[in-house]
Amino acid sequence: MELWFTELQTPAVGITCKTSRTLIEEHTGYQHLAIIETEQFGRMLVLDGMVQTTERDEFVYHEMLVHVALNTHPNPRRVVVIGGGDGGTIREVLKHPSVEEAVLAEIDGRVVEACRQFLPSISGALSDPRVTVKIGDGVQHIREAREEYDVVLIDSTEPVGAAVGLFSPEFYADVRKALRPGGIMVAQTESPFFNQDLIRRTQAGIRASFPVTRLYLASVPTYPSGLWSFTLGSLTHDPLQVDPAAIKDMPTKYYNRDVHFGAFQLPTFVRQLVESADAPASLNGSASAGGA
Ligand code: AG3
Repeated sequence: MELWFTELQTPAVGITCKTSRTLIEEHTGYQHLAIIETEQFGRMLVLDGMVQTTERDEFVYHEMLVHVALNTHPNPRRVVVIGGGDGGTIREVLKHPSVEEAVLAEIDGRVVEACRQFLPSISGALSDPRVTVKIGDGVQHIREAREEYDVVLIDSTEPVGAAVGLFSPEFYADVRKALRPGGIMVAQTESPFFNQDLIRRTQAGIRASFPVTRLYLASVPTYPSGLWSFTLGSLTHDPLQVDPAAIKDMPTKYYNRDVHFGAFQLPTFVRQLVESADAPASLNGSASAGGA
């Protein structure tokens, strides 16, 4: 018997993978959690029916969420990851020798436990002595932090349920206060094909708190539309002004010196989307239709 898993990425589009077994499936109290074995992508973490990460393509998202900011900051020592219970983002953070402490603030302890058990290649770094795992609300963790972090990485699920607060202007203002001088944040900001309103809102929200705000792209096969965006907010340093020679060679599979700069080169429709976020909310529709 063949078993297939489908995520409906929109009401009219789905991604479907042939599966060979289910390793864990439960309701955690926060969400429905499953880790399944797929033929094409290896093991896959699914939360509330949405693909979060897979063994085969996780490197794209995790490397791109981390290395752009950590190579833009001249000396990142304390880093916090909000969400990211699978540990992939922490693994990439620890590739930077300047990092002394990496904090994981994940609301759902069952995600961390399940990934430790079934996704060791992703979660393994969580046992590193530089890592502090805090099971609790990331919004509250950031609200209570004052000039504590050099980099804040927001490795959230879609903006539903527990993650809604991680996409608000108030949260970005709190992130700014949680950062030390020269600090940088990056948030995963979804698909420029399927989540245009969210991209406009997060652009505007991050710009309201950060003098340098830049969107960049990466290709993630298992995420909706395959084209994914990240938005970087920085108090001082501009990722495009980094000296290329200062970007060290690292053990990565997607990120490299050229991708660091190239990821900010936006296709015209994405550029227009970002520019349209300047307009007041009521004008957004016409601004994007008219080409900004
Ligand atoms: N967080 C972003 C996943 C969003 C995917 N959306 C979807 N499948 N509809 C990934 C967390 C990985 N550490």
